[in-house]
Amino acid sequence: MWTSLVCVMLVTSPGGASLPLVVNTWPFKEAAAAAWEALQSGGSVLDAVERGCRRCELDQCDGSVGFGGSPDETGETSLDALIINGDTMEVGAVADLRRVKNAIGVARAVMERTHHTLLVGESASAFAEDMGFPAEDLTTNTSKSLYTRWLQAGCQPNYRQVSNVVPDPATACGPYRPGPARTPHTRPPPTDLRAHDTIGVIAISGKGQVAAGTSTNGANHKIPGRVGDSPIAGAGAYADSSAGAAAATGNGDIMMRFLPSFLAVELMRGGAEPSAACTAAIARTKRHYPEFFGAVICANTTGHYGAACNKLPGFPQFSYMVVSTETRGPSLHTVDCF
Ligand code: SD4
Repeated sequence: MWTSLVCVMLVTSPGGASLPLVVNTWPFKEAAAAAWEALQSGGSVLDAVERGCRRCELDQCDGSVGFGGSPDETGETSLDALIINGDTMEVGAVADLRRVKNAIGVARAVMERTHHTLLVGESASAFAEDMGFPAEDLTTNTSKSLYTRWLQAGCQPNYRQVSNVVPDPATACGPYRPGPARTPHTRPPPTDLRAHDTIGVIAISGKGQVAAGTSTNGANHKIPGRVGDSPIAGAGAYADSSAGAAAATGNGDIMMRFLPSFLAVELMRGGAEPSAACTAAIARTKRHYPEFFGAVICANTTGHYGAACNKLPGFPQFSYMVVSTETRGPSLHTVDCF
């Protein structure tokens, strides 16, 4: 009852303001609680972001985070993750990570144990193992059966452009070769709304230190090697302690073209309220791809927060979690998409 009152209020008014603050994508309550607990027990904002993302990796939130989700065209799960320190602008990210479950931990290791920003693929897995992360099979019965059903359905849906490869990807499985035609193709592939729930976490300390991060297993039936928006700074998330932070979820193949998290943070730096900044970031992408699936969460250093999403059939609202001393525990918020 109390939660739904909050939801109604948030549809029309920006959230906040109170510090410290945790905001995360989707109704991932346990992740919000874990991030908040990290702050409450004296941890840094980076600890909060890592713990929040890690909780979802362990819980396999919605099957879209962590092991055993989004099998690629060969049936394997690979992971993307990102962490950003908004005080120092240090960034660590990992993409197309294989056989290692703790993607956000590896991203943090990239940030704290190397001078690089992003490691990818098999080499990222080798780095992770060197850093002591165990190598494990990410396949589960769930990912196996998703993969088997996809094969039985003639490898539908997939991410190949119809009429630009042979055999026809609308009806046949690969291997594919280049086709004769090159037709302009601007529409994103149909989105399975049930399989797109990346965790993005924003944490802001009582002193206004900002961090953000993401973790995901990407997109169902992706082409091996595909990297989404989540591990890309400015796309999947962005943080700057002189302005605020943002994190994105949705169709990363489209969203990463517009750096929505960077855009939202820059708009907040210029004085935009978080909900207005999120709305502008979604509007920018929508201008080119009206049917894209996506949402953005935003928070500024005064503890205000908000979110926005692109309205689609089956996706009229977006839910996210907020924790502060005012919310008395993780609180579910909902915004109407536009
Ligand atoms: C991706 N953005 O890899 C991720 C998926 C996602 O909510 O956010 N789902 O494209």
